[in-house]
Amino acid sequence: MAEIIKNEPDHAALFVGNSMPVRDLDSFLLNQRKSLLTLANRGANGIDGVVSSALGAGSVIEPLTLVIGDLSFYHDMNGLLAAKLHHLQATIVVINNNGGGIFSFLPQAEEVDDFDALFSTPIGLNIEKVSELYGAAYHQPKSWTAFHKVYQEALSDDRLYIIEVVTEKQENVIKHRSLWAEAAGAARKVLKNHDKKISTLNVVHSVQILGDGPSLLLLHGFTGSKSTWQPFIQKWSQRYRTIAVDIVGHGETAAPDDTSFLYDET
Ligand SMILES: Cc1ncc(C[n+]2csc(CCOP(=O)(O)OP(=O)(O)O)c2C)c(N)n1
Repeated sequence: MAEIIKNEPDHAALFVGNSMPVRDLDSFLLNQRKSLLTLANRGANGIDGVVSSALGAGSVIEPLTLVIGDLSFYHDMNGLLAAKLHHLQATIVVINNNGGGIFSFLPQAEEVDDFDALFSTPIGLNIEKVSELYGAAYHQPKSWTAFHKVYQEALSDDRLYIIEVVTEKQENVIKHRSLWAEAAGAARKVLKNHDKKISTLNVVHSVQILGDGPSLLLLHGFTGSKSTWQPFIQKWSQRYRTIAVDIVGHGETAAPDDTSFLYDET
C-alpha cells in the first residue's frame, strides 16, 4: 500500500478491497500527507461487488486505483466486462496471496487440519489470462522499481491495467506481527516515561499523565486498572491532559494497610 501511495498524484482515488488492503490502510497509512480520496465497499457481505463498485467510481473519478485480494477479485471478476465494453480507465492492483490472507491471523491457522481447504481457500487463478479475457493490460512486476514504472504508465494510460503483486500469506502474518510489536513497544515507552508516583492520603498512587489541554481524569472499574485506558490514551492525549490513576489495591498502586481506608475522605 505504501508503495502505491508513493506514486499517487494528489486527489487521486484509492479504492481498497477487503480484507487486508482496507485494514492496512487503516493501520499503517493514516499519517501519510497526500490528499487522496479513499473509498471502500462493504457490499452485501464484504468481498462481493468490489470490482464493479470501483469501476463505477472510476468512471467519474480519475485516476482510480483499486487494491484488492485475489479472492475478492475473483468473486466479482465479471464486473471487468463493464470496463471492456465501456472502455473504462482504472488500475487494479491484485495482491495475489492465493486465497484469503486474513484467515492466517486466526488461531485456526495453527490448529485446524485442512485449514487451507476450509478457511484460506486457494484458487490458483491465472490473472494474466483473466486480463486477456477482459482486454486489460497485464503486468506482474518483480521488484518495486519495476512496479513504480508500470504503475506510472498505468496512471497516465486510458486503458484498464491489472497489476499482479504476488505475496505469501505466512510472510504477511509475520510482517504484520512484527510491525504491531514495534508500534506497541514504542507506545509503551512513551507512556512509561509519563508514569508518576503521587503520594496522597498515605498511599503512593501510580498515575500516568500524558498530553496537554483540559484535564481528563480516567478512573478504571472495579476489576480494572489504568491499563484499561491504554488503547485510548494516545489519541485522547492529543486534545486533553489525560490522567489515568490506579486506585488503591489495583494495578501498580498497593492496597493500604489501613483497611478502613475510604476515598470519600478526600
Ligand atoms: C460475499 C462474501 N463471502 C465470503 C466472505 C468471507 N470473507 C471475508 S474476507 C475473505 C477472504 C478475502 O480474500 P482476498 O480477497 O484474497 O483478500 P485477503 O484476505 O488476502 O486480503 C472472505 C472469503 C465475505 N466477507 N463476503
